[in-house]
Amino acid sequence: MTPLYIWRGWGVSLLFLFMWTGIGLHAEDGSRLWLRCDMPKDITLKIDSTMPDDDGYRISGHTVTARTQMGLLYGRYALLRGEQGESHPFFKLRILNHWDNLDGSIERGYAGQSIFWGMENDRFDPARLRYYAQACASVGINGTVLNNVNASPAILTRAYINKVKAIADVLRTYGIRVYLSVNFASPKALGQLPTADPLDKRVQRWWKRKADELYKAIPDFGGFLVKANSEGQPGPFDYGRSHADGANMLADALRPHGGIVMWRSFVYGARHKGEDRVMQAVSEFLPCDGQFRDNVILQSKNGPLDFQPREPYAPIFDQMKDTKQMAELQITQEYLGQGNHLVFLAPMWKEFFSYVSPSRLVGIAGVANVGDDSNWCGHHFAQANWYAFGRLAWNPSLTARQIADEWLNQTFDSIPAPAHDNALSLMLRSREACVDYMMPLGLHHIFKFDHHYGPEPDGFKADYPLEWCPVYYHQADSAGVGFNRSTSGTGATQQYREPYRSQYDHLGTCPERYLLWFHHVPWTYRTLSGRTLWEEMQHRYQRGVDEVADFQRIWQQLKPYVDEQRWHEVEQKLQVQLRDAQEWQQVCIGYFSKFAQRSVEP
Ligand code: GCV
Repeated sequence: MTPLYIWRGWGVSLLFLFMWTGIGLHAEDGSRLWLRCDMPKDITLKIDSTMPDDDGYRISGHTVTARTQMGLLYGRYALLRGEQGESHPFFKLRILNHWDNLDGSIERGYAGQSIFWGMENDRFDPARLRYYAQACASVGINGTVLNNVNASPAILTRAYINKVKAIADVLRTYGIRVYLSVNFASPKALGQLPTADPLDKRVQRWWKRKADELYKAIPDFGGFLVKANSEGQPGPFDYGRSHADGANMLADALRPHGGIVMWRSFVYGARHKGEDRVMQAVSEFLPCDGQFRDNVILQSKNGPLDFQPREPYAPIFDQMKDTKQMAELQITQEYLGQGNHLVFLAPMWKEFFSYVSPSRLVGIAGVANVGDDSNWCGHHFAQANWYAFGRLAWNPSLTARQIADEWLNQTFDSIPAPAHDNALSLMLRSREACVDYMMPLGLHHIFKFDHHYGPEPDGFKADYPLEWCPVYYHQADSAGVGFNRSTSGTGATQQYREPYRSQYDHLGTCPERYLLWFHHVPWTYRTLSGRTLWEEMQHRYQRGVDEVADFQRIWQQLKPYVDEQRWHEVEQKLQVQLRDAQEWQQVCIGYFSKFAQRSVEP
């Protein structure tokens, strides 16, 4: 064990010493994360109770000073990545959301099975769990929701609460609180009450008792995440009650213990059926603004649709002025090539923060991409997105470049400059490339049905809601392409604050990145490049494909500096990515050309 010099040792517990020893270990199966073990030999740790009241740290040389033990741990990891100076967490809530089912499968997971649930004899692997916790702690993640938002009521049974306790006991050591997704109908679904009506006293008592039971087992339990009246999940509407009625009832049960409710705004097709899908969250939640308890936080996806490669920000962040809010980002790449495409997401999340000031938010959640695959995230570079989520949750003003640079330095540490700069450039260009080869110019949701991998612009299924069909989103015809959400269309632009409301509403001022999101645009429309819309669309699909080919070239050059296994695995994935990009180009250009070539002058 590396010696540690602890100043004023009374502030540092034995438990904490144990934590130190765990840092930098690689999992037994040889899997590798960014965690490093080349710690300086003469670290000094100091507790300073005069520092701001959070888990921040100050680093000077090899001395780490913090107010709390967690601050010392975070500072220690920061020192490993070469930081100096003082740093404090921006968001208090920095939470991963695992969409893990109790049978071990993961909804939208592309890295194997759950690390929490579904193992033989129902026992998780403690070594892997500790390694996960270290990785989270190394970037300051301090909470985790252990189960899918499409929640099984069984999670609240005694047997599962015992399992949650066992997991919480491991994660606590690394400053990670556990939270659970709950099924709103649990009291009824578990056969304990005839109703789940939030205004029914029996239901309220049931949830209070359940909260007491949870906190008895897990005194630092964080609270509930709820998907209600969304995609078939039960909720307060089932009893004629509002979102506020539902969320407040749970909040009252958790309040005596200090717990919170994260209530999701991802809703469509329930109350406002038929309305433009991207408008429904605001329509449904605005009437509740100001009605939520102060331990309720509204959790909304960054865009108003569903984690597309590019969306404008969700206007609910503008509209809910008297409600605490947090943003939900998707680390797992449901719509971005899943486990196969190298897409670094920090530029996308920075784009979101350029519209929604982090100061409007009390926390940030990231839908995790972690599974039991030996490389943890399905693609070696997908780890960078887990890392980036944590780093931005700690400090949203970091640039995507800084984060990619840090991650590369720690994960592919034998790549010398200038090869390192090429790797950096590959990561930083990867998201825009994905937008180009999948859905340039504001096109959206033209994925294959249900699994969301690959293009299906002609997708239409009469048996399903229209909002699940690609043709609803691109609206291509001989007059043009795109969804008219301006005031002459659905009026979704009116949900935005100025200057975006006016900017998005007019074709001439709408940024090209959102053109077809907000407007139905003639094929012959002149874009900023001077090309017609149709030419520009073809140009961008080609540019996306060319970028991936260039990523392959860069990766070939990096071969001497990367171990054989990881180099080979990434190379294989890049081949798949190129084939996929070409498929997107061929299918989409082929499909849209049928309309563009018949185009009529407006
Ligand atoms: C967990 C999309 C995804 C679903 C996901 C849902 C949500 O519809 O495809 O898998 O369900 O969003 O965020 O609740």
